[in-house]
Amino acid sequence: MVSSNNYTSFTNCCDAIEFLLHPIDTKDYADQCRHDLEATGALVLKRFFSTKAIRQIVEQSADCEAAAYYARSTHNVYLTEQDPALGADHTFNRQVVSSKGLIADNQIPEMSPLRTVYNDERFRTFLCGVLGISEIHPYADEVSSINIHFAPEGRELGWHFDNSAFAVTMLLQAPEAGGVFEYVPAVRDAEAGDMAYDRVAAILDQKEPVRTLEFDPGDLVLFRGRDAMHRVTPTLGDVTRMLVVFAFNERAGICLSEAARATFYRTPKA
Ligand SMILES: O=C(O)CCC(=O)C(=O)O
Ligand SMILES: [Fe+2]
Repeated sequence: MVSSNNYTSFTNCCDAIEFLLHPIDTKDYADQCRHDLEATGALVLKRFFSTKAIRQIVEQSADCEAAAYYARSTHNVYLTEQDPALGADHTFNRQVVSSKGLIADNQIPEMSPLRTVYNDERFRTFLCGVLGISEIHPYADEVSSINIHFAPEGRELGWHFDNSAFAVTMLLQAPEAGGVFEYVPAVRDAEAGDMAYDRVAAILDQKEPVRTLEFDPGDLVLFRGRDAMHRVTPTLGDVTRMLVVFAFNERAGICLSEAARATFYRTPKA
């Protein structure tokens, strides 16, 4: 570790990850995590990141909050364009609100511990083991790989399915109340082209029970976001909910869909 500008430089992920609690190098540990993820649809690894790393990331991120882009539009749960042929009432076209803010990958400092962890081979190998995949790759665009989300009071992330098969997140700062992660695992099998219109409608109409996932700052969270429908409820109180998303793909060269970029990112006017 070296210090500069009052910040510690995390030169490898050993300084940012609590290895004693989470021996990610061992196959047994990855197998156990994989089993837990399969059993519940979501995995929470408590105190995965060191307090020191979290403190630094929160300080750096708070500086960025003013530069965040706040989504103002509505979107469907599939994060795609609407299909007028189906009609406005069709489940495919039903709109939900997302109003949270976001800092894109290309706005995150080069020296951030988030990059050290994201790029670390052992971390990536561990994720492959837990997810049962043989390859893991960053997004090919310049905005999607590491994102920091900001949800000040009243801001939320509406019901949706992710573009990528799995999501890896870490809460940086918990709100006083609200900002609850709600989900329903395995609503559909996206790989098989399943749209699950009936279940999606039932969830939107609050006719199907949903689960909540509890996690604290520094916990690593993994879930299968392309098949699990999920949302984050509006933040209550003065403290902004802050969360980092580490986004990966199983294949190289993937860019986030245009529709998702248009909804969540500051995109140049066409
Ligand atoms: O904020 C969260 O906990 C989840 C974020 C999420 O679902 C997403 O970025 O797609
Ligand atoms: Fe998501």
